[in-house]
Amino acid sequence: MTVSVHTDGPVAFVEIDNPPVNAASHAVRAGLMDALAQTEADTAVQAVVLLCAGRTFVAGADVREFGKPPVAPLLPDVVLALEGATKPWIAALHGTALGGGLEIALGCAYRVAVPTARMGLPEVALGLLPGAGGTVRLPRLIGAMPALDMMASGKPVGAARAFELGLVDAVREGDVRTAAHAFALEIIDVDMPVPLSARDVPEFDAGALHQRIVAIEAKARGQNSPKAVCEAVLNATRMDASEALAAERALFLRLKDDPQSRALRHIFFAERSVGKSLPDGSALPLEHIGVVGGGTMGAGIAVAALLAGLRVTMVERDADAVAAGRTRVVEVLDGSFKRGVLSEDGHAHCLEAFSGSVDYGALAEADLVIEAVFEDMDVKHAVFEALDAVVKPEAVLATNTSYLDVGQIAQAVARPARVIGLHFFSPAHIMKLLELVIPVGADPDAVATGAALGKRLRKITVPSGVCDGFIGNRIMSAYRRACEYMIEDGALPADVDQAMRGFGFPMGIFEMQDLAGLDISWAMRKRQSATRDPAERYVDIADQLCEQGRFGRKTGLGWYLYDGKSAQVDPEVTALIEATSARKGITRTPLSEDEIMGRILDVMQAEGRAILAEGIAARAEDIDVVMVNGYGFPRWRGGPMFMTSEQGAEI
Ligand code: T1G
Ligand code: NAD
Repeated sequence: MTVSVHTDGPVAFVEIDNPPVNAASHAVRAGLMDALAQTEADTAVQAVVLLCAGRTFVAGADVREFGKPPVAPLLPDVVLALEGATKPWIAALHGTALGGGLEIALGCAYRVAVPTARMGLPEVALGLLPGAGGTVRLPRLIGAMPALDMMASGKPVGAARAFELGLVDAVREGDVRTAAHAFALEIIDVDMPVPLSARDVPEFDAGALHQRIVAIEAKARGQNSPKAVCEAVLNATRMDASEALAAERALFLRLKDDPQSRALRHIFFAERSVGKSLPDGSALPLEHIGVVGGGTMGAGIAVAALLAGLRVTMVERDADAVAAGRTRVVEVLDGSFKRGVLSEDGHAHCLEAFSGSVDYGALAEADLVIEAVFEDMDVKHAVFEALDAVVKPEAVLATNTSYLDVGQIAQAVARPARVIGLHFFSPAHIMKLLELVIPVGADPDAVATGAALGKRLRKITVPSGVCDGFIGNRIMSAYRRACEYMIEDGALPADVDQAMRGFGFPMGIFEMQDLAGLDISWAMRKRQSATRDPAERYVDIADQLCEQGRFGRKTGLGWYLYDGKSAQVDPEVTALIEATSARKGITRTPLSEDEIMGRILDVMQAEGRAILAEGIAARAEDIDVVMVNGYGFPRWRGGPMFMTSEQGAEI
């Protein structure tokens, strides 16, 4: 039964049971209408507790229904009906009451939360806005500004903050059913509160609200939903509820059909379904992780594992390197603690769970070991040979290599099937993307263990086959080459970067290279020079910059000139580019932003199709997940492969 009703004296309990997150599907909506009719008709009932089975109160409308024609009763109508109940409904909040779930709670007379409950209106992250009255009722309950902030950011608030805002009437310890039952008995003889849609928006500073709206719209860049949220909040402050609800509905329907929302819903589900294509294997227990190499990545990986409650042993070359690695780990943990991301106990526990050594024997009990040593095949082979001699037979060995052949690295151990690639992204304790690189012949249990580690670290783990650069770096190398062709043909770095920023990237490819350091890809190009196809066009502008020691931000000079934080166009680089074009007999012709972005997308999509054809990626949406979560591809455009499917749609 999706929605059940049972009574206990004067209190009726309406329970929703729609796993996994009690999404407000058609069955839930119809069940609520039936429960409302039943409790209204039952004269013994004086109050109604609305609660959910499982791990959370309603976590939103059922997003899977959005692609289909809406079926009555629609959620806005259900909320309106609940608001018109003659008996007080108490929403009993646990887990994450989000979107339509919180809107259902706003239709109730009261809201009671347990301390761990979180609630929010994240629709903006799906390219939508709250479409069941949230933009009208929330400002009337907590004020225009806090409501705008919640809906434009999409960020949930915890129970304590919700109580401060007036979003919930009480925060009660213990079981949510018991707490709400007790609350119901307390209010049974109290006059019902005025329904939210019958209230006015509390006094607010119109100037401050306008300034906040200007800031939100500026930050939204090309995204439509934050702007729609601003419009809806202004409507809520200027219209009566019924007019504002009608305006909200119109905005919601417009956004629902907007390609940006289709893109965001595509990514939402793609991120949750990655890894469904993995071979059947059983993951080994994970309690103790080894990390070899305590540099940028090794330290980040160690912190990610510590934060997930794992024990971590770091092995480095010598005592000084161990100390340096430990310092990097402690600094990141201290930072997390200072920012309130990590509790004092959690901080202490992480420090206790971490150890460093120069002795590979310290990894004898590790369940899985990740190496993050220099990007050099010989060094990695030596590390894997050393590991093979000490780790337990069932331990999984993983490499964090960016480009090297994982299958070739695996040849360094007696049983290569135990070796996988776990390609983290810097900073490893923050970036959610993880490429799980699966060499041919890898043991399915080793692969499943790698996937289990990704889940434990709350990463988005995308399986990839073995090729140069796996999925993300391979596509980035392809469009980096295309961008270098363009600057040799007539564009300048600033033109390309502007075009990418205008498309929605946080920064362009040349700004990004200056940030990461030009020397990294220079080393890779030098390594590949022996095997490079002489027939393939090669642009040596970046090599020229590196030969001049222009490695980017860290040297104050790269593609741009850096005086402090900002990047300036450097006439010397422009001259070098123009001289290179001349040397190659190229007549430079400028390119428009659309032409630049058109070429970049064409190359991304062509490389994506090749990656699919070669079986490196299992699904086109996996490529989108990688590009959105690891390479700054704007989420509200869905990814390069999604754009192929939407070809021609202006998004
Ligand atoms: N609809 C349908 N399925 C959903 C869903 C939803 N809203 N939310 C989650 N799922 C599925 C998900 O696909 C996965 O399925 C499983 O639940 C577990 O999810 C009118 C229009 C709730 C914080 O945006 O943020 O309400 O892979 O892996 O990490 O105004 O899911 O197991 O088959 O993410 O514990 C607004 C979206 C909708 C919340 C749980 N609500 N969900 O996180 O599990 S629009 C949201 C989440 C709306 C109204 C508007 C998270 C979570 P499967 P999971 P989790
Ligand atoms: P780094 O130079 O910061 O750290 C490498 C560490 O390995 C050093 O601390 C060094 O002392 C240690 N080391 C070298 N040989 C060792 C040995 N035999 N035993 C133990 N420790 C040894 O490098 P990094 O940026 O952390 O990169 C490490 C690996 O991760 C490389 O393969 C790199 O391609 C890959 N990677 C890097 C990034 C990135 O953005 N930096 C992203 C993904 C993957």
